[in-house]
Amino acid sequence: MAENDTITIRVDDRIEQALAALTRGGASPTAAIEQAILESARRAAPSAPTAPNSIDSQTLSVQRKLTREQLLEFAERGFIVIPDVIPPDILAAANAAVDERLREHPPAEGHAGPHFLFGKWDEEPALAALLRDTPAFALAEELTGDGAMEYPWQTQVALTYPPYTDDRGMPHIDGGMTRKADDPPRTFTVLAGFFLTDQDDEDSGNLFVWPGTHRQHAQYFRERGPDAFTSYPDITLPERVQIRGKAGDMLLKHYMVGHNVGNNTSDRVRRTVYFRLRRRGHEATWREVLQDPWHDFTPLRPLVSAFEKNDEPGS
Ligand SMILES: O=C(O)CCC(=O)C(=O)O
Repeated sequence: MAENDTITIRVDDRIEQALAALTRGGASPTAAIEQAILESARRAAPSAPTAPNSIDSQTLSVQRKLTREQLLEFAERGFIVIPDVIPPDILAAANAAVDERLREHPPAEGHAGPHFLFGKWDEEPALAALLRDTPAFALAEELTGDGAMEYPWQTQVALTYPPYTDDRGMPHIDGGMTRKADDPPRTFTVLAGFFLTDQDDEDSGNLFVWPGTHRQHAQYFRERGPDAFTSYPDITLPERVQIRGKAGDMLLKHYMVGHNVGNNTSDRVRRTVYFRLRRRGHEATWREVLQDPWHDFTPLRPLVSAFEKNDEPGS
C-alpha cells in the first residue's frame, strides 16, 4: 500500500465519518449528530479486551482508498482482500451478535459443513456496523463511484463447521441458477465479506473462488443471451483459489465471479459475514449487468482496456 493511501484516524475524526454514514442511511441531520456523538463516546470508552487481535483502539491505521493495483486486481481477477478494515471493538461486537444468533438458531448436534444465518440489515446493528461504521462502505463505493452504492437489505452469517470437504468441485453464481425462467434473477454488484475468524491457512473454511470467471461468464451471456442464466454457464474453469484473510479483513468480490463454500479441516468454526451490495438502479439492468462485467463499475472502465481489448461487449 502506498503511504498516501493510509491515513491515521483519531477518535474525534470518527464523528465526521459516522455523520456521513448516518445521513447517507436516511437519518435526519439532528438525529445523525446525536447518534454520531453517542457513537464516538461509545468508541472512546474503554472496552473489554474481547477482540481476537487487540490493538490500540484510540488510533487505527486503516486504508481508506483503493490503490490502482487493487483496482486492477479486482478488474482482472474479480476480487481483493483489504487488511484491517474492522477495528477490534466492532469485530468483537459482531462476534457477540453471531454468538447470540447461534444460541437462537444452532446447527443440529454434530453438524459438519456450512450453516448460514440470514437476517435483516435493519435488525442486525452489530453486523451492519461492519459495513456502515468503518471505511468498508466507502472502499466498496470506489468500485462504482462515489454515492453510487446502496446499503443492503440483508445480512448473511456464513459458518463452516469442521470437518468439511467440498466435493462439488464446481462454482456457482448467486441468485439465478435455480430460478424459473419468468422470474428475474437476484443479481447484485459486489459481495462484501468480513472475516470474523482468521482464514489465512489452507482449508480453514476459506471461500473458494474461480479467478476471472466474471469476464468468462459475461462473454458466455453475450453469446447466449442473459436469459440463459438459469443454470451454471458452460465455461472452461480456471484453477480455483482459496481466499485468505485474517479476522478484521474485508473481501470485495465481483458479483459474477464463480465461488463456493470452501473446505474446513481446521479445528475451528469458520465465521464470515456477507453483504450483497447493489449499485443504484441495478435491478432494472440485470440483463446488461450479466453481459457487461463493467456495467456497474464506471471507475474501472478506463483501466480494463489492457486485458479486455478484444472482449468488450459489442466488439
Ligand atoms: O460459505 C461461504 O463463504 C460461501 C457461501 C456462498 O457461496 C453463498 O452464500 O453464495
